[in-house]
Amino acid sequence: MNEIGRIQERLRRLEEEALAELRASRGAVKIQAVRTKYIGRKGLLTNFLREMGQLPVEERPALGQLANQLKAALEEATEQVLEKEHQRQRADQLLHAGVDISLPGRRPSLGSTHLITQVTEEIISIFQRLGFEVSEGPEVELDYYNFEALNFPKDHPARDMQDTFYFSPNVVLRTHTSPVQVRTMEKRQPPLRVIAPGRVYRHDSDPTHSPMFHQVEGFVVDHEITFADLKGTLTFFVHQFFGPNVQMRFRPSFFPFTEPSAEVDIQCVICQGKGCPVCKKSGWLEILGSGMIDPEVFHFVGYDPEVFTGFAFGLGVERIAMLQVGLSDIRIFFENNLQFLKQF
Ligand code: 2NL
Repeated sequence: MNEIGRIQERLRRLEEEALAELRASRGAVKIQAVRTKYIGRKGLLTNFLREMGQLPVEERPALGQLANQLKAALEEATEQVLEKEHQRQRADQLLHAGVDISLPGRRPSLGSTHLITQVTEEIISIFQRLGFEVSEGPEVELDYYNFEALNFPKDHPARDMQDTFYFSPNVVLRTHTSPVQVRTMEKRQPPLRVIAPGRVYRHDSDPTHSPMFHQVEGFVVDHEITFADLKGTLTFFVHQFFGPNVQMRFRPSFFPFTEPSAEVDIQCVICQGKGCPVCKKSGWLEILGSGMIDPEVFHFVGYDPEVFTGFAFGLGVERIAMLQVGLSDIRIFFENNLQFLKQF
């Protein structure tokens, strides 16, 4: 081997030694010391580079390049070893603090939509297919939108403090989503086809009443909307939601904001109409209220009842969900019991 070959050989050995020493070192101070020993200002490799002047001119470029490569490799190796050392120290600290980073991670469990959300979305999608748009509004509402504009007389029992949550004489937690519809009519002109889903609040708490529950209300206003439109729309909804063979009936009723008014019953889904405790032996279940919008409501929002007519309806989401899956206590929806929620 010639002189040059021997120098190359020596440089390579120097690198191997340096790498081995770096990897065997523990602690940042030790690691830095090894670095200094080889590539510091008076390091072995640095000295070699400095003394290259004594080599024949034609050999200098190749050997210089090799030495510089080795220097760069050692710099990089130092960084890596320091980083490893840092991680090891951090892991040690955590272990002392009682954290074992070698344990497998906890997989985050995926949630799913609440049954009430699922039923609400199913109802919404049926009405969307009939051209209804979805609208939302505030849950803290003015007495004006919750009662006054909906033609509730001043002494109506629903306005009682025993039934409605009051913030002040003029501000309540909405007791239905109808205020959304009033606000919509106030802002816009017919034709309108809107459904308003959302939370509502009433001072009521027992197996079939929760102080907070969910409603979907809807309304249509246009020229020449009739009770036939109401019947057709609600029949379509019932057949889509409960099945095409479910019997239904319209029964006269009363609401302050509709005239005439009708409640819709379906054949009991528990006993198929034979009579059971759920339908109180009648064979029928009440599922929604509806009616032709009262001309008084149109006066409040500035529509001429001689020009426009409309119908409206409202249903309780919990009640429908309870009938659909066979539940007798509404409170189960709000207990956040995962064994219950995971079934749907
Ligand atoms: C029920 C009954 C109903 C309405 C809601 C309504 C809204 C406006 C005007 C007229 Cl802006 N009516 N909504 C009409 C009839 C019945 O709900 O039993 N809900 C659970």
